[in-house]
Amino acid sequence: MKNETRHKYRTTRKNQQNQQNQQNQQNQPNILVIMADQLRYDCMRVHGNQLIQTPHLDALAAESADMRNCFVQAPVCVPSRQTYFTGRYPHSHKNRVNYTPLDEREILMQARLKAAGYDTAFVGKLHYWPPTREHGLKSGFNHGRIHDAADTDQWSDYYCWLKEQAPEYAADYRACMPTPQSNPFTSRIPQEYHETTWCGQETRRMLKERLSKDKPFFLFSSYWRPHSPFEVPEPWASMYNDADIPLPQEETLTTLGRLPLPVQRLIFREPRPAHEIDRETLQWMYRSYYASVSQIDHEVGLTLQTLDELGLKEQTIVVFVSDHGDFLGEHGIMGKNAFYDSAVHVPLMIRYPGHVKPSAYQDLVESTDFLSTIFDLIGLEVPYSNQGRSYARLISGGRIGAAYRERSCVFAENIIPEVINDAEHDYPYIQGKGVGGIEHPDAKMIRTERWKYVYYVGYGEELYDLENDPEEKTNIAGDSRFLHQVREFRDTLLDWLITADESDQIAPRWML
Ligand SMILES: [Ca+2]
Repeated sequence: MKNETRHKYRTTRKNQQNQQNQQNQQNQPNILVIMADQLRYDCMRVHGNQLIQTPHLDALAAESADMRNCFVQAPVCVPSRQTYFTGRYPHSHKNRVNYTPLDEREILMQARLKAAGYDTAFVGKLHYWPPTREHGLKSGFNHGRIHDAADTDQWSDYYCWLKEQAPEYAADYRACMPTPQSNPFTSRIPQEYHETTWCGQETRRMLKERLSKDKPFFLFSSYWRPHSPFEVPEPWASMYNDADIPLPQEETLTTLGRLPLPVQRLIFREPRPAHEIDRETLQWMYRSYYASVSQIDHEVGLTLQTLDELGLKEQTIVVFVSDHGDFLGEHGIMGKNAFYDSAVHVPLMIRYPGHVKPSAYQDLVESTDFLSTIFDLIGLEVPYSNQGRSYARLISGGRIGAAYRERSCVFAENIIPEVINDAEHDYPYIQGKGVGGIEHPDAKMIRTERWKYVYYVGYGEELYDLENDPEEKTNIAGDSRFLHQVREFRDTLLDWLITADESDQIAPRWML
């Protein structure tokens, strides 16, 4: 194509897009995305957990598209979060491990919404590197209040607020107090000065402030909980004192020795591996985790109430989601970083009154699909770089968005064991030697409704029959009866790796 024609095409496209954006801005809905950190799918009452108390999240689920089979593309914070906000797989956006900066060529959701006329703001955890408010603003937010789980002024507006409001607690961040006969993880910082309370309050303050603007808003409300360590303030700390929460099966060196070597390295990097935690302490960890979820539930309830009181419920898309789950001792692991369902299966609810049809949807969806689904719902063009599939048409009862293509499987990928720097149990990346002695630590997962397949470069495979083995305890990858499944999944993995970076092999810009 001649340069002149190409320029004319681009100019016309840009003008059309600007006109479209101006029209959309007149009636575009607000977007409130609430993210919890390390919240498992099964830790909500509405998802079948009869011990946990989550009345506000359950009520939200009843009004939402409750996506019952949403899987993240990496079982760890930064890669997973960037997938939500770019609509791209970790191997494409290149943010593969925590504490690494995002490739500057990647454009995040907030920047795209800002360009489309949205007023953009965040509260809480972003987990960018470095995790400062300024970095958040540079990424496309107009306003922000940072709290990246640190007691430093630079990384936490919460900590600055705590020192100002209650200097007597400034030294108590993450500290617990002795509580005989009760929760040993009871926070020294009382509820009114706790980080979860701060995040809820700041979210509601932002909501009220945004009302003075004549633009639609995008507000990212990001809680740093129920992430470990497990300290939690009263009255939540003692809420589950009498609960007898079922604990995972105890692991031994023999059972852990059957896991793929990269996963063993992950487990034994800890100074005190999860299988060594005594059962009473583990029970209190579970109670505290549940308490932390109930505390977030309370704050989400207050936030949704504020939205209602401000008269914004009908014109605001509300999303509740988690960046990944937590094993809580399953498979001998605390935290995340491996592909078992407790880490990759997350809650995801989307409420948009009158537009999204409330229901429990069983379709397999990925977090790559999140950006295109939201953009479809608000009538914004989905960026070409997006690798997900919008399911707006599915959840809107066929009224909104592009044609829905259901998924037969979802993918995830991760560096196993995790790269950690500047800690006592350090696993740095060493060129030529990999991570923790694992030369090629990048592993890939495929999950269908029935099966889970994981490929570790040089360290074998895992295959689980989720129908007969939902806890993923028996690896049948080496069983000759399942050879055809293993072959099929290897092919699927290869197809995915070849096609993921080109959502359409014939790029639209070539079809002129
Ligand atoms: Ca996280």
